[in-house]
Amino acid sequence: MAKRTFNKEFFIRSVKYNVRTLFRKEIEEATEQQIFQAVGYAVKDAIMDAWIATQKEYEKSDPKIVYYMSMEFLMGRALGNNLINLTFYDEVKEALEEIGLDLNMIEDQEPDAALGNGGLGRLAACFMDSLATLGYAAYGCGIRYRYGMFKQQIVDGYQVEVPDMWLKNGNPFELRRPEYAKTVKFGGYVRIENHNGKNVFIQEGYQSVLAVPVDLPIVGYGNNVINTLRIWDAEAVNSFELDRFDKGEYEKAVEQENLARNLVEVLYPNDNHMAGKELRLKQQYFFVSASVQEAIAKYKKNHSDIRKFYEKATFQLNDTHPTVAVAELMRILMDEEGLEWDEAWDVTTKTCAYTNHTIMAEALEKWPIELFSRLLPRIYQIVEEINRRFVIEIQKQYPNNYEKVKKMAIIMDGQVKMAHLAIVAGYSVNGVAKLHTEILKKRELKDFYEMMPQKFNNKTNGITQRRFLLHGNPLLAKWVTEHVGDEWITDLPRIKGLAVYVDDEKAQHEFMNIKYQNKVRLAKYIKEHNGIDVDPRSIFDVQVKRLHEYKRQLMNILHVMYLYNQIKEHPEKDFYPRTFIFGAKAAAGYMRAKLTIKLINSVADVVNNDASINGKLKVVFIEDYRVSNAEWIFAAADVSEQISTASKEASGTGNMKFMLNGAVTLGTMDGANVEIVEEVGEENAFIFGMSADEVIDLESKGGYDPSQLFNTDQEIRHVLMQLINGEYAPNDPERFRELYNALLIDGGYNRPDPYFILKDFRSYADAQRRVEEAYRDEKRWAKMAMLNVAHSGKFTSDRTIQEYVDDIWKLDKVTVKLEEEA
Ligand code: B1N
Repeated sequence: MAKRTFNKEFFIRSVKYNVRTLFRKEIEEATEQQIFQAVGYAVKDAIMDAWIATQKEYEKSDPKIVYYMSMEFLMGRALGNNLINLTFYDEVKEALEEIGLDLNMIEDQEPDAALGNGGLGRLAACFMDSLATLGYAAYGCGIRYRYGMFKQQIVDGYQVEVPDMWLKNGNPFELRRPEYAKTVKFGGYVRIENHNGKNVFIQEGYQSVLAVPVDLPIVGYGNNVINTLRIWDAEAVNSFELDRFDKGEYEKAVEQENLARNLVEVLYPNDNHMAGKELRLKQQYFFVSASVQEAIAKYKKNHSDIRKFYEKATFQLNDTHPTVAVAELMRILMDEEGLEWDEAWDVTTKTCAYTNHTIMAEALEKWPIELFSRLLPRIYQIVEEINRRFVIEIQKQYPNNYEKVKKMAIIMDGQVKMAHLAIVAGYSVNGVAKLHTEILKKRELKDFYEMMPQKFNNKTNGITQRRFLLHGNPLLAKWVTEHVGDEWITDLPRIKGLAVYVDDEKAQHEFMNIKYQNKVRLAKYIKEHNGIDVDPRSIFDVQVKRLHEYKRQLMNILHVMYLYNQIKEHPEKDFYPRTFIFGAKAAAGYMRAKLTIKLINSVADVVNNDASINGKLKVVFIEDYRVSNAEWIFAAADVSEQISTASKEASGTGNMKFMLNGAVTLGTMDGANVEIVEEVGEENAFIFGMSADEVIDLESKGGYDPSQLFNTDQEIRHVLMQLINGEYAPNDPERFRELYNALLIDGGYNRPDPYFILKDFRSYADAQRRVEEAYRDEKRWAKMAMLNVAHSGKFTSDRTIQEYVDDIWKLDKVTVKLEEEA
């Protein structure tokens, strides 16, 4: 991989200059935050030449562009990652040391760009990294939320949400581009005029808002390619000119100011859940309209035939959230570019492609017609017409089958069904892991699959090894490079070369020693942030992900309660010390999830302070789990908890990050776990629980009756009783009643234990017992962990992106050459 030359003197001068011009200070007087800003600007400077060169190259060679449209981009910190991908990291670290600065300290000053909830948003970020590294022309299209994912504080064991003011010190990497601003219109009504026999649609009485693009550079690894993440900010169209307004205009101006302010104020903090708020639909149309307008304007700069738009552009819809893009593209093609319906439909259905990320019913986007048509009157007309034509298609293919129409129509029962719109208008529909795609084809989207099988395909998710190994785990990265060379950085399957070392005792020793050092690093973090002492020699058993009932953090903590009971009852029994580590944010309004956090912390309080168990068991809840601390957590994990109810986790991507860092999966046959086991072998993972087919089967029978388990299994009953006898809430024995009820009486969907926690409990506990047994055998464990690293090659997002390119997007590869300054 070509390494760009790094000019140390120039860089140091640039940092010093920035401190002076930004803050009127010398380095010695600057605060840590000011130094981060100065270094950030120096790095942006170093990116600029390649960013310009990349855009020039795109203009010259005119490659097809993918617009990755997503409500979420969970980027995390940029500084370290940019340096890694510029291949300057070590050089900059050294240069800064020379002037007495510590790069790690500086990196720590940067707030995470948390413009996403969880896996879906982080996937978008990994995809941006891979697109640039592979040399494909791509724009990420999203929203510049003023407040990203909330900061989580734990107060008295409860989650408290604190606003994330990530922009308060400014963002040195962003570039505001008002010259490319677009106008987006909401509300009003549509007047139809007849111009020479042709209907012309005119939206009137609307409110408009100005969409201003803010660009962030996406640095490809060592290839001079800098792509753009374009996030839209909102501004009022007219700024106040008070004396020029009469009363009506004044009120309108105030409304427009408010609209602009509210629109991009905050990210909705729901993962796998649709809240159905009007402002959310506004956010969706806002960034989609601006992005589609921009894509068309860009195309028209050097192409005259809009009918061939799809040859140079494709829109990937990250779940249904940006699906109004379908109708917005139709609107622009017809109302502004003058195409007829059929011509516009031809372009649209060759441009848009849809990724499904979940089968959770509560996440499906359905908008009430009343709201949708009031907010987006012209868009609604177009969706109605798409629906009318599609229903005719259904009836043609399935005559006299009204059931089909009811199940498949885009508009039905007073709602607009966004997934149906995305499938009908998309040329590709993909799931995010093999099992998930099969479930889509066989069950959730069966009718659509039968009608249009050629659209359906799988793209198993992936992650970027640049952030999650090279940056997050420098010790292991270095060791891997020493053994297999450094090609794994852009060709992860090369990491398979490690397989020849798994029985080599020296290699095992080095590998386990690196894991140990990473555990020490995390233990220090935990001590600083939680005040808890954990023993790095204990098994680090980790579950970090959004808190959701289907992910079954509750099963994990119930098992901890069960182990604690065992240790108390049989103190003589040999028990290998274990540290259970949790990290999770709960959606602010998700009460059962928040109560689970309180339970974890309550169990932690009791267990961690019980001297009688000799520190055999520790429970840690890491506050504010996010991309930046995730990098450390993956590096330090021995056991990767991937324990969702089978069929519910579409893919999971944390599972892949753990594997890459040498943790062994303890999981169900769900999502991408299935493919992880396929790669590493069942003997190198701990698999338990019901299969997806068994779960779906039992669900269709209305669930099961857990009271039998409760009555026959004394140990399970003991744990459940501890939820209501004050064991972990002496002052308020009723505190966890809700969790008890969910498991035994009604947990939603009108049935007890809808996520089969108790049903899978014994099988889980047994798998945990096997984990302990395996860990006691040091060599066996080292080999298992190393084999996990060695077989992680499939799970790079570089592979995923190449599959999207080959099967869906058909992009052209681009190379960028720099005229290096002397
Ligand atoms: O998308 C990830 C998958 O790896 C996970 O399994 C999946 O749960 C996640 C509505 C979602 N699916 N759906 C969402 C997020 C926000 C929202 O408002 C739904 N997130 C996923 C990447 O494929």
